[in-house]
Amino acid sequence: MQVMVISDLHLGVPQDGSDIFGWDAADFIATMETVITQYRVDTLVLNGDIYELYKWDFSEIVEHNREVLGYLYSKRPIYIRGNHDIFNNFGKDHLLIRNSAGQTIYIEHGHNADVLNGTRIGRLFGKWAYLLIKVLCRYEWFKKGYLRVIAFDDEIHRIPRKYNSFRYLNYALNLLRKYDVVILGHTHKIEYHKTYYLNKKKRYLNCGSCSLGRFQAVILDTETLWYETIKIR
Ligand SMILES: [Mn+2]
Repeated sequence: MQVMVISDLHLGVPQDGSDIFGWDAADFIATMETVITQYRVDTLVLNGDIYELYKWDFSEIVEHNREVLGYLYSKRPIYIRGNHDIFNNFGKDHLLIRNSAGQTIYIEHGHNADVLNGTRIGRLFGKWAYLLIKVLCRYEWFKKGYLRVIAFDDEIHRIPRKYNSFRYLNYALNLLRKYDVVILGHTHKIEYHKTYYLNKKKRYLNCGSCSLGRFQAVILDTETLWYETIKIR
């Protein structure tokens, strides 16, 4: 399988002529097509935060991004939920692929590392906290308050506000005890690391972000574990 992983498009509704995504729909689609053809991609993984649901409703986002979403869904993608997707009812928590040699590829958005560095109790806590937030966000007053607390800087469309890639690298290293390849998103920083654990080759990749007019992606051959990170603009 030739997999392409992208994340963090943060599709929303343009305000004053600009949005977080920062792409002309036709340009983005053309770029995707070029990469997909060049690398013979057969499986597209959307690794979370495709929708900016912290700021807009799902229907508003769909209405303003018909072209891009229509294109992405025509590829029959595998959808993994991100933290900005917590109000979504579709998608997976993570994706686990096992190739014919028994090697494992683990893909998740990465926000689990936000709570207590993704320890078991942290994951459980985070899961329940998100669930509680999701339920409470049915109340408009709570949603407003919550979004104010987690608010990012609107003026410059900066998501996330702070970058601390070490936290996610650490989280990925722990996962690599168990899996051969770990792919995260969430940090908006493209990364590729190779290391060894008990004589086994391990790889951590971060697919970066396709927002602010950038194009970043991870391509992985799930059989050979050959990979490439792509950064256009
Ligand atoms: Mn995220």
